[in-house]
Amino acid sequence: MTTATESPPLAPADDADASSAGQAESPTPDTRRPQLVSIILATYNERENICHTIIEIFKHVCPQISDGVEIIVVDDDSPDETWKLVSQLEDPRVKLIRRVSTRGLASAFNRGIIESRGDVVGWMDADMCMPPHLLPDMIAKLRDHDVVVGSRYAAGASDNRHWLRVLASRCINRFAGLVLGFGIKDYDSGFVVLRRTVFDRVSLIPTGYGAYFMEFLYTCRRKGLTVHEVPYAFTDRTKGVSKSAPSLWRFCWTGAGYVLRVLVARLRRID
Ligand SMILES: Nc1nc2c(ncn2[C@@H]2O[C@H](COP(=O)(O)OP(=O)(O)OP(=O)(O)O)[C@@H](O)[C@H]2O)c(=O)[nH]1
Ligand SMILES: [Mg+2]
Repeated sequence: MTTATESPPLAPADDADASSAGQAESPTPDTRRPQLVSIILATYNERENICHTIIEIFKHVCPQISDGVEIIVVDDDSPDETWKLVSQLEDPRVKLIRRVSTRGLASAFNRGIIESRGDVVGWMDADMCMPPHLLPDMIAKLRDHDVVVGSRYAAGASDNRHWLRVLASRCINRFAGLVLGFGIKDYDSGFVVLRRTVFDRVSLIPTGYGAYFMEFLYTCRRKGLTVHEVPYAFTDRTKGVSKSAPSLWRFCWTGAGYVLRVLVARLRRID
């Protein structure tokens, strides 16, 4: 694997900001253009969505980036053989990591980050609930921000899932906002792009499900990095099965885990 030796440039953004989350200090502007963007997709039983997701990412992001885009798929040996579909693409821009005997969302994204080479790194779900067409705008906004988050709750956004999912998600985000602060509206978004240099300051803690993201954003802000939210319309998945809410019991269990992780994040000391 090759490694980026230098922090290459990021592209200018010329459109208006949507929501900057409680920024205390000015970010360092970076008017250079990114050379390579790495997008990480964690997958478990996503054979109905993975190819469409990959095609849409290349379609929207490639025209913007000089050297291109790499997509890193981290699949936990899906029983539906998502990994096989990805390998059959035989696209050199797509790197497949098939983890056997390991499960976990946070650890999958962390593995993707370790394998990535881009000066911009991002990750998102591979179920077409998050719109790949938003990526170019998010990447452009890295001129002015360290971390740019696709947000379901910033002004102008919408969450079009079942009302119970929306209610639970809003409650968790309101709780996280109260406990962790910094004005971030979508603390558990999981749809993000960031400058690689962020990893010089902040490491993702690779345990658990989606709650890792709240901790990650919170640590970014505590270390003085800037986080900007870009609104989008979040849709329910139309294909495949949800891993976070396959049953009411699992749904509640996941929610309890989020609450605990917010409290742990608040109490954790940082270096
Ligand atoms: N590698 C890996 N990926 C996972 C795992 N669990 C979920 N994923 C992927 O993580 C993403 C989010 O999972 P979802 O099932 O969509 O969970 P969710 O977004 O909370 O639930 P929905 O709202 O129903 O979409 C999807 O791309 C999944 O395939 C896992 O254990 N390992
Ligand atoms: Mg999803």
